[in-house]
Amino acid sequence: MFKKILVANRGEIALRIQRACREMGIKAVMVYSEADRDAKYVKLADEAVCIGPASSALSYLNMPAIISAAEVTDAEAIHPGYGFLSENADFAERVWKSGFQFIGPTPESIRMMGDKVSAKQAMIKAGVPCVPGSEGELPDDPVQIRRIAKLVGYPVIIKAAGGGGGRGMRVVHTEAALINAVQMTKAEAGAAFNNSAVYLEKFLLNPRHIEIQVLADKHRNAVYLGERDCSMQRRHQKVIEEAPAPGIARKVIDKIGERCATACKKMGYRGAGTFEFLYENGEFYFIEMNTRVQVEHPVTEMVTGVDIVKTQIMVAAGEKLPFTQRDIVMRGHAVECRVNAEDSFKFTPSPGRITMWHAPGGPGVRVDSHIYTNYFVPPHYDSMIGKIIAHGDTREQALARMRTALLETVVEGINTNIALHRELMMDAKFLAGGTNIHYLEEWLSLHKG
Ligand code: MV4
Repeated sequence: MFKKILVANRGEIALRIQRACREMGIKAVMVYSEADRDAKYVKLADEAVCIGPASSALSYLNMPAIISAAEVTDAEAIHPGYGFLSENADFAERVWKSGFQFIGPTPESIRMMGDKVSAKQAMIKAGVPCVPGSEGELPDDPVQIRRIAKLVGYPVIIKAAGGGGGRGMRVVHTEAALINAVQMTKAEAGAAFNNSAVYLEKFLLNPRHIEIQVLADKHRNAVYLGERDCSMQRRHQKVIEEAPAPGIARKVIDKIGERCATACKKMGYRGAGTFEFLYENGEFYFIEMNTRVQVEHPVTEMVTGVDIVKTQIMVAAGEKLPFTQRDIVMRGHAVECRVNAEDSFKFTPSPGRITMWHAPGGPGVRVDSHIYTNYFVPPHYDSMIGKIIAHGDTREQALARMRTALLETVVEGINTNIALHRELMMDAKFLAGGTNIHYLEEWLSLHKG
């Protein structure tokens, strides 16, 4: 096992990885920007290295600074967390070439999944069901494009191969609008991702966002850890996640989960991964694969008892997965509320000093956050300041525990979205379960518009 790992991230996930290292008896080197100098996980670190000024481009995205920090501290491996460099294949490659282990998949896997066209082709080949559409990149010939769209049926969506997470997409309702939309998307994609390739899919009107968590080792073992329902989102930012997905039969999940695990084995995938699906009318359609640990991994940890971050480290060190598929049993229900430093209903960011923080607790309540009383939320980064996770034997119990947790939570000095969460935890349609990806935006325009 590694003796020392460098954590190339900040905030709650940096603390989460530090905790996993401590539990495993591994020293954690924390890197930080000048804006994160006072973070508690930096102060309490075994070692900490400043990698640059506040600006992400000059610190958490600064590859030479991070690799140098690993060199001077004699770390053996680098954990990239989520965001920043976590899905940058070039970074993973530079980490390997500098003689360190990258805690994640190979650069080839990251590159394949980063290109949404090659990702989809890999999934088709591996037997994972995809949204019907162009098989591969759209050709240039307008006649061919129209033929493909007509075959798929309107409405269609044009997506950039280099996009993902909601960037570089355009919905097309009529043939009259098709060619112009393709050209516009190609031009934007060329500018934004340096890759003008686009593909076409049938546009699903009211899907849910269901994702499957996988873990794989270097010995072609792979397991799925059930699903998460991440449909409660606004502008492609998830707000609430839960596991399992309400109203989807276990045998239906098992079937798609098996496909995902088999795909990992076929692709030689290793590390943690997430297969993102749209779910509509009882069918799963693959859209993207994430090759990193995700923000919402705790809900899966709560229902499976598997420590995903610890397992990432074990498999990166070459160990076999310490469990097989049969060992994975889902127990109860878990829900996560992302706590953001922002106005609850206007969503304007609210960085600044937290004058009072009181964390919730009690049975089944988990708080993943790096904040504390007197912590200054820097304005330079994502507004998420932590996550409250509640587990229970049933969905009702998990939600009741979350409601209590949200009532106990005190954050003073800045605005947070906790008031939004308190309202959503009492919303009849959310309580019934199974709301789709448009629900929150519709709810906001109806109740807060
Ligand atoms: C779609 C779709 C409907 N049909 N693809 C948005 C983010 C990116 N990961 C894929 N996205 C979508 N792809 C087809 N064929 C609707 C979305 C979508 C969405 C997906 C997941 C979660 C939230 C979303 C919000 C708006 C649109």
